Amino acid sequence: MLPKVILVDIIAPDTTPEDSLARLTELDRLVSTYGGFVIIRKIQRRQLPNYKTFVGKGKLDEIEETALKEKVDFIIINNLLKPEQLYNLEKRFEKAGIKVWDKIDLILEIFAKHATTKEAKLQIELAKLRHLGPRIAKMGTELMRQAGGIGTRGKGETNIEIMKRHIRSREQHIKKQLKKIEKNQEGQRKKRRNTGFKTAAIVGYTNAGKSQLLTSLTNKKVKVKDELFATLDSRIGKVYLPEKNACCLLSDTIGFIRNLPPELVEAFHSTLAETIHADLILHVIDADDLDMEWKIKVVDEVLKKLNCETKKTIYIFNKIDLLKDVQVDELAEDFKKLSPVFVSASEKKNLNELKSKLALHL
Ligand SMILES: Nc1nc2c(ncn2[C@@H]2O[C@H](COP(=O)(O)OP(=O)(O)OP(=O)(O)O)[C@@H](O)[C@H]2O)c(=O)[nH]1
Ligand SMILES: [Mg+2]
Repeated sequence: MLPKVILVDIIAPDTTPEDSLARLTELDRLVSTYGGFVIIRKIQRRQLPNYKTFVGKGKLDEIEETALKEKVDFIIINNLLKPEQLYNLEKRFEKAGIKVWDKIDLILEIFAKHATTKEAKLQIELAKLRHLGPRIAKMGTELMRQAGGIGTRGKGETNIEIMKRHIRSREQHIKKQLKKIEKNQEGQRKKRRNTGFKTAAIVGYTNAGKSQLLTSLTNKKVKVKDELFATLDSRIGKVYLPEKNACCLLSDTIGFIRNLPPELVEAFHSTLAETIHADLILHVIDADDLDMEWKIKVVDEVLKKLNCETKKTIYIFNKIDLLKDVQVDELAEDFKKLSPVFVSASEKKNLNELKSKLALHL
C-alpha cells in the first residue's frame, strides 16, 4: 500500500488563490512521483512562520489530531524549514511513527530513487549531508544526554563535535570524488571541443519535455517519463544541421523547480557543468502548462545563478500537439519578446524550424 501523506503549506497572507493552488499541485505531483498518496491538504496563511515548529501551534494540534486519526505515514511541509524546526517536529511525531519532511527532504528522496550514476549518487549524498547534517548532529547530542543523565552536558557537546567532524570529513571525501569526476568530464569536453563541435544545452522546468526533445532530435535513447526529476545526470547526443552541413552536440540535464536552495544547485554542479560550458542554451517550456510564466522565470533565475544569463538562449514551447492553433497564436503573441519556436517533441513537429534556428545561432 502507498504511504499516506498529509500535505501542509504555509503561505504568505497575500498569496493569490491561483498561486496557492499551483504550489499544492506541484507538491502533489512530487508526492506521487515519490510514490505517496495524499489524503489531506492543509494550508495556513501566516506572516511569519513559528520559529520553533514552523507551523503555528493551533494548526499543529489540528494536524496531529488528523494524522493520528487517519494513521498517516508522512507529514510533508511545502516549505524550506530550518534544521531546528524540522528536528522539533520530528520529535513530536516520532512516537506515532510519523515522519516529517520538508520540500527538500522530499525532493532528495525522489532524487535518490532516480539516481543511477555514481556522480548523481554522490551529489545526492552531499546535498543530504548539508540538509540533514545539523539535524543528525542535534539528534546525536540528544541521545547522549538521555543516556548519560545529569552532568553530561559537556559530554553531549563533545559528541556533537564528533558528529559534526564526521559529517565534515564525509563531505570533504565526496567533494574530492566529485572533483575527480568533474576533471574527467572536463577532459572529455575539451576533446569534443577539439573536434570542432558546438554545444547546446537543453534546460527547463522539470517535466517540460527536455529528454523527449533530445531523443527526437538525436535519436539518442534517454529516459522520458511523466515524473518530476526523471533525469538526474547529463546525457549528450548529436544532431545534424543541414544548413551548416555540420553536427552540433546537445546535452540534456536535470530539470529545475522553484524554491530550490542554492546548496542543492551547488551540489549538482558537475551535472550542470554541461549547461555552464555550452555555446547556446535551449530553454524548453511546456506550452500546455498554465503555470508556464512563473516557471520560465524560475529557470531564468537558476541560469543566472549559474552565470549563464548572458548566453544566447532559444526559447522552445513544447507539446503544441496538445493545443489548438489559436492557442499557439495566442502564446506567440504573449511571448513575442522571447521570439520562441513552437514544437512538439513527441510528434516531431517543427523540429526542422528549430534546427534552422540552431544553425543560425551557432
Ligand atoms: N503531448 C506531448 N507530451 C510530451 C511532449 N514532449 C514530452 N512529453 C511528455 O512529457 C513528459 C515529460 O517528458 P520528459 O522528456 O521526461 O521531460 P523532462 O523535461 O526531461 O523531465 P525531467 O527529466 O523529469 O525534468 C513525458 O510524459 C513525455 O511523454 C510533446 O511534445 N507532446
Ligand atoms: Mg528528463
